[in-house]
Amino acid sequence: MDKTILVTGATSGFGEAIARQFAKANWRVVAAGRRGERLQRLVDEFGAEKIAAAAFDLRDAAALQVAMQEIPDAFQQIDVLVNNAGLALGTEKVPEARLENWIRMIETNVTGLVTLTHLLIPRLIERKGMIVNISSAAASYPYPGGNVYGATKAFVTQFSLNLRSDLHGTGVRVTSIEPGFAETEFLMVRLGGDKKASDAFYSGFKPLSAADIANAVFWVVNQPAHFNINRIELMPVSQSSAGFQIFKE
Ligand code: NDP
Ligand code: 8X3
Repeated sequence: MDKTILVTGATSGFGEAIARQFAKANWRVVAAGRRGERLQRLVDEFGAEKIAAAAFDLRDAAALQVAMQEIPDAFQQIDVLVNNAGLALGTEKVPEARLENWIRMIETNVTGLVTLTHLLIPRLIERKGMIVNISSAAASYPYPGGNVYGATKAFVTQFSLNLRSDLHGTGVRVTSIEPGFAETEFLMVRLGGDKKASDAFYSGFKPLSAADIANAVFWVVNQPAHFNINRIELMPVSQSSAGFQIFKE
């Protein structure tokens, strides 16, 4: 296999599972995230010829640029970019929500994602490559407390569709993956590190797993070059939409 994939958010959850699945299938993987020690563990496990670590904060455009320049030569020709890193912060409704959380979500889920994408577009066009954006079911379904998080994911979905339009004729494929509830560190981060509350939420039903999402990404990437999957929405069977609410005076 002579192909390279860059996965953001590879220190945990979906990104780690995606990095592992592609490394096992003999892809070269650039694994990105802030927690360098977790990235190093992947390098140690798979070997430096399979995985290269890129430790940077997506919100820091200068650090991002340096990290991309420092990727080892053998990993520079990126065929697939998986924009997976992201987060939700807080479950409060708008009147109680903290502005700094909103700004951090926008900086990570939107600004960081477009900055990295913009930087890698020339290489992806040269390689007739692919972009897989990890959006969310929250892009399409509003829920109480979803406010800015859902809006950042609506951006990711729409940006994916618009990338397809602008990349028309280049051969670059673009897919938006839109998961429902999956058990990772996501909810613990959202709840400020409260693992007990996160465990309680996931108990009593079977959420999606990081491996489920990695399988979906592996499937879309491995379709033939003429075949674009525009978007996939996926949920645990136990999850469905509950519809509208009425407030009565
Ligand atoms: P995790 O919290 O397990 O993983 C999030 C990853 O994002 C981590 O690797 C983290 O790495 C990285 N990350 C966060 N902030 C930054 C930053 N500023 N710079 C660089 N990397 C960052 O959650 P998931 O695996 O569940 O989430 C992956 C994606 O899936 C997210 O975009 C999320 O919104 C989306 N999603 C998740 C769902 C779920 O139910 N779990 C449902 C739908 C969508 P580090 O902290 O080391 O920087
Ligand atoms: C909910 C998905 O991303 O809001 O269906 O947890 S998310």
